[in-house]
Amino acid sequence: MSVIPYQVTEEDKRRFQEDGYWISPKLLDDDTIARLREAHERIWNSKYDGFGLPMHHFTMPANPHALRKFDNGWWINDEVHSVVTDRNLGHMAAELLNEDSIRLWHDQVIYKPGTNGQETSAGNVGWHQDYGYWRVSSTTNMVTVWIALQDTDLNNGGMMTILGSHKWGAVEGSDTFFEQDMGKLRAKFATRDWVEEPCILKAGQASFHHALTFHGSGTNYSSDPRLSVVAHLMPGDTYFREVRQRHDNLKLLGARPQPGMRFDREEYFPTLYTR
Ligand SMILES: O=C(O)CCC(=O)C(=O)O
Repeated sequence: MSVIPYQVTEEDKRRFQEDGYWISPKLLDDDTIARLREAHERIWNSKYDGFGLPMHHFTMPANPHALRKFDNGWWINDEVHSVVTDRNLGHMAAELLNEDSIRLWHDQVIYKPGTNGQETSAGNVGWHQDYGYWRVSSTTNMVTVWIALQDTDLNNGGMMTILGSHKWGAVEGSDTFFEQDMGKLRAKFATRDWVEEPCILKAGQASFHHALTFHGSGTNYSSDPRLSVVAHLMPGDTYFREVRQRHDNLKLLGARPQPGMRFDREEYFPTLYTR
């Protein structure tokens, strides 16, 4: 199982640099998509591959419309492991970020239940910047690869990005993934041109968004869950920047992490690609 290779073009890079996101061609074949959909099933039923433990203990939310999210699925699922550490994914990220090597920062396995037309904000992902959570990272030059495991648009709760918002820098208080009042967040952050761009993806396509690009998502009105696997990727030489905010990845540097330490322990931050 692997990601279908694609050579990022100058035009793709220009789009990414200008818009803060880029939508890839289909990167997974149908068999891989089916296996990742099964991987979801296994993960939500606490069926784990290998002998490791999950990074966090996942408990099923009480609200059936709530978003389910699992960090570092690659630790306990072979299919997720294979995709989020794939060299071809790393190559595309290296091209878009203009970096020589790419490592995995962490992954996410995300399940947004369908509401069958019901109006609820329980599955919303609030407008946020990924770097709002990643301030311990020495660089903002990071990218999120959001891979759709079904055709995805606004009807089934697809993501939206704010065009060009990666040029706004790291905005204070942008760690708002879990806030679900999109209007309130828009009022807070829309101090500049706020253009919402839907990420419309066929199954197996991915959107690549810059760590500073504002994004979020609304209700999945369909009757099926919206499934995705997400890889957050960083340059190979990223290190711990001293800052008040904490991040779980600091634990992976040892008991007493020091600013300047690189996130380069291969067993936690695997290299996807080196030029
Ligand atoms: O799945 C979503 O709707 C949002 C996911 C997200 O915020 C991300 O992958 O960075």
